[in-house]
Amino acid sequence: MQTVIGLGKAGCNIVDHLSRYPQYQIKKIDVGLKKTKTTFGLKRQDGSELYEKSNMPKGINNFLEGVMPETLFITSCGAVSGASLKILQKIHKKTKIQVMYILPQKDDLVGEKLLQNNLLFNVFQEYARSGLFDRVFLLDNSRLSDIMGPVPIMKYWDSINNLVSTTYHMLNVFQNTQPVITTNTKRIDTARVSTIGLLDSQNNQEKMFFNLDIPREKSYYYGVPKKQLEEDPNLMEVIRENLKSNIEHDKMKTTYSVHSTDYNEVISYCEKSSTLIQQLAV
Ligand SMILES: Nc1nc2c(ncn2[C@@H]2O[C@H](COP(=O)(O)OP(=O)(O)OP(=O)(O)O)[C@@H](O)[C@H]2O)c(=O)[nH]1
Ligand SMILES: [Mg+2]
Repeated sequence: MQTVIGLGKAGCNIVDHLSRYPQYQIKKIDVGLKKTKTTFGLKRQDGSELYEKSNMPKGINNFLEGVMPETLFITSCGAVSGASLKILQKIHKKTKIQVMYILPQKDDLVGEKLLQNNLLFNVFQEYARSGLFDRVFLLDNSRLSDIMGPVPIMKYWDSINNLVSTTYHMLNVFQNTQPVITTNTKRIDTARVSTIGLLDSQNNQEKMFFNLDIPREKSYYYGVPKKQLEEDPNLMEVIRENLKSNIEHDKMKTTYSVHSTDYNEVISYCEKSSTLIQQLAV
C-alpha cells in the first residue's frame, strides 16, 4: 500500500479519484476540511507565505502518523500549497516521497499563483534532484485539457482528474506486476524529474502530460488483451516501430514492457524522466 496525500483543491480532487482503488491509503489536507482519519482542515491564511510560516494546527503529527513506506504527495499552486514543505518535512524520514505537481493553465496564472508556481516548480525539482524526494512528476493542466478534448464545464476537472489518476494508477500497476515480456532494467537513478502520459500505439503518438525537455529515460507500458497476446503476429512489430520512431536523442534509454490484461483493447502508457531541471515555458 502507498500513501497518497492531496493538498488543496487540485490535490484533494485527484486523491478522491485514486481512492477508488484499494491500493492507496488516502489523506486530504485543505482549508475547511473536518478532522477525520482521512481529512485534515487547515486554518485559512491570507496568502501562501503565511501558510508556510504559521504553525500547523494541532493534530497534524497524529494525522500523518502511520504513512506507508511510499508516499505520493499531490498539489498545485494555490495559496494553501505554501504548506507543502512543512507537511513533507514531517514525513520525509518515514517514507519515500514522490511529488506530483500540477501546473495550472496560463490564463489561470495570475497574482500570487504566478509566484507560487515559479517557486514550487523549481523547489520540487531541486529537492528531487538532491535526492530528498524520490522524484517529481510534472503535469500540465493545459496539456491534459488538450489531450482530453472538449468536455462540458461541469465535467471539466473531473475528466482531467480521471485521466491523471487512471494513468498514474495503471503505470503503478504495470510497474509492480510481472510483464509477459520486457526490456526494462533498473531505472536511471539520477533521472528524477518525470512525467507520465498516454501512448496511442496505433498512430504511434505520445500524449505526455508535460513537455519534458531532454528526457534521459523513457518507458512504454503496453496492456494487451490475453487473446491478442496469444494470436496477434504483428504486435511485436508495432511495439518495435513505436520505440524506434520515438527516440528523441542518442543518449536516451528507451524500454518497454508488455502486460496481459482482461480489457478488450490495447492500452498503452509512457513515462519519461530527465536528469535536468526543467524551465517554465514563457
Ligand atoms: N488538475 C486539476 N487542477 C485543478 C483542480 N482544481 C484546481 N486546479 C488547478 O489548481 C490551481 C490551484 O488552485 P486550487 O487547487 O483551487 O487552490 P488550492 O490548492 O485549494 O489553494 P487556495 O488558493 O488556498 O484555495 C488552479 O489554478 C487550477 O489551475 C482539479 O480538480 N484538477
Ligand atoms: Mg482552495
